[in-house]
Amino acid sequence: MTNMKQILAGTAIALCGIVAHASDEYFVKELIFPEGTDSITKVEMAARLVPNEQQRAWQQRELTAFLHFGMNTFTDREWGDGKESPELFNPDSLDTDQWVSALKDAGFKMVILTAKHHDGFCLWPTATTDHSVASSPWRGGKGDVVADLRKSCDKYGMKLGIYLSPWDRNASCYGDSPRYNDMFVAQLTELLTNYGKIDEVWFDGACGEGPNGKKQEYDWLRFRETMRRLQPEAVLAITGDDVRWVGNEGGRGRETEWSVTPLVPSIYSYSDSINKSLGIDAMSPGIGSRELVAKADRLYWWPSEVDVSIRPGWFYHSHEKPHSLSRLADIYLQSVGRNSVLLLNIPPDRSGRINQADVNRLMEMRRWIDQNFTDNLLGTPSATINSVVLEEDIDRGQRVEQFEILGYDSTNDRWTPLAQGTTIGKKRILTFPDTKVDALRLKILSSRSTPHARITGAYHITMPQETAPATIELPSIPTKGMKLTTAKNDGNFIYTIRMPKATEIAGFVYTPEPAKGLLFKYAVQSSLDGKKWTDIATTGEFSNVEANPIPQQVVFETPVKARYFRLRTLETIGNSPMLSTSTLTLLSPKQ
Ligand code: FUL
Repeated sequence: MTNMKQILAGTAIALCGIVAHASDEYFVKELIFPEGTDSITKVEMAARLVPNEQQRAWQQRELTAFLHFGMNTFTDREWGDGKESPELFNPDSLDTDQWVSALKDAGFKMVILTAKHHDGFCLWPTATTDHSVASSPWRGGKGDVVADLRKSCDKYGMKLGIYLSPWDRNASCYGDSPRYNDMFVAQLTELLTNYGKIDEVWFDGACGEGPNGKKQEYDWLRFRETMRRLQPEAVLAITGDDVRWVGNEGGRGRETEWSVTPLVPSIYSYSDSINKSLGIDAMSPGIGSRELVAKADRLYWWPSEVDVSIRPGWFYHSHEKPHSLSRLADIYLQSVGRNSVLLLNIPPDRSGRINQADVNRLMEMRRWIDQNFTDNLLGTPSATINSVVLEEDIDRGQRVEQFEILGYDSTNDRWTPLAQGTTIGKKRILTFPDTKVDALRLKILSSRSTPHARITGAYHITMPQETAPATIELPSIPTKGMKLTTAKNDGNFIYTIRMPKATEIAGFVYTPEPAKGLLFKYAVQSSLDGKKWTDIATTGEFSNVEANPIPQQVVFETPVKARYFRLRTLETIGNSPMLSTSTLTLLSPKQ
């Protein structure tokens, strides 16, 4: 019996159009094509674009924890409006040792804290604003969450990253561009000077200012220069040019995930015009094809980071629960297994601790990874497998465009295809039905230049069974006899639901259909007779619906008794979504 071994690449059989000369020249991080470069040469050069040192070190980490904690934790919101009183921030048992030790046990190598989210509340005692922990009752105004976390990271050997939201709904100078840029640089300077080594800086691209909002022109290059000067080993993520947002908040890398892309990072003033001319943005399904490379005049090594929360929201809400192990296992396979780093958010709760339910789920996830990906069956004489792990030597670029895995069965002396794929990159995990194999072969079907890829593991994995949903569900009110009418007023839509009889309503769910446009801000009212209306909420906001279009559940402070329910759209994203009783569901109080 043959040892199960891999019969390696090198069998590149479709190096279509690649120039004959092999060059040893590599381009680090960025590549501008000389004028007149033809498309064949461009593809060949794209194959020799490689990460810089910081990017390489970042990519090895695989798992980073995101910590969304701040004012929203205490107001039960996802985006604060900046008008919250610092008095509200008062965790009674904040314990960063508990955060970091749990995350360390779960296998994370770095944590990134929301030092300031869009509401502008700073978790460190900044000199730039009073809107910070220094004005809160927590530890008599003497607390500093960033300093606590730094200490815990040192204690447990964890790296630290900082999320600093450029969008600031509290700063009065926001929109007065030079003044706010100075303030932002001052905040960044404090964070990158006073808290030891910072390994990742996260500048969120989100800005929900509507048509009447303030328009801030960010000085991205100055922000980047500040960061490079103060923390030269850190990577700059999202609007930064070291690490790219994967394009969704659902935990999915692309099947075809290129780290080499003509997509221009938004720190560059020309990003909009170039990206528009190429017809791509961060959310596009494909951002690295040969066709795009051929059209481009510059390329970036800009690898993908998959940010997703362990719960439906980014901040802790008591009505939500952590996702099932099965969902987390899928997320792992579709992020780490698709040439990405997984940035998994675990939001501390109001007490200032990571909730035990999340700690338990993280440990289940750790055990699942260990149980399934420790026992490497490569090298055993014969085995039943259902998963292989592939790696490309990214120090020689990302090259493979299409491949196939074949398994050899000595009983009938036959090679059969087990799985196919497109890109490999740093790591690619493939799954397929259980198959007994005695040898494995990686066949490269298409590559941009000589491929340097190999199978590094073969496993028999068990996917967890789906369990409970991630929200505490309120029953929906049956739609039988319900009538929804639509009217238009001042450019806004008014949806009125009439029920067959007066009914207790505990809240409602809006299920987004992104292709039809998104509801962003709304007002809701109720009535018993359809004439006299009572406000339930005059302005509600589905804060993060564009990046994360999951069902949006709104639970009223107290249930209302009504025969009529009315929702008025105040602001939409894209077209006005046309709601129906299947996308606007009324909830009944829990029985
Ligand atoms: C988004 C933000 O708007 C969310 O609130 C969250 O912080 C997520 C990581 O990024 O753009």
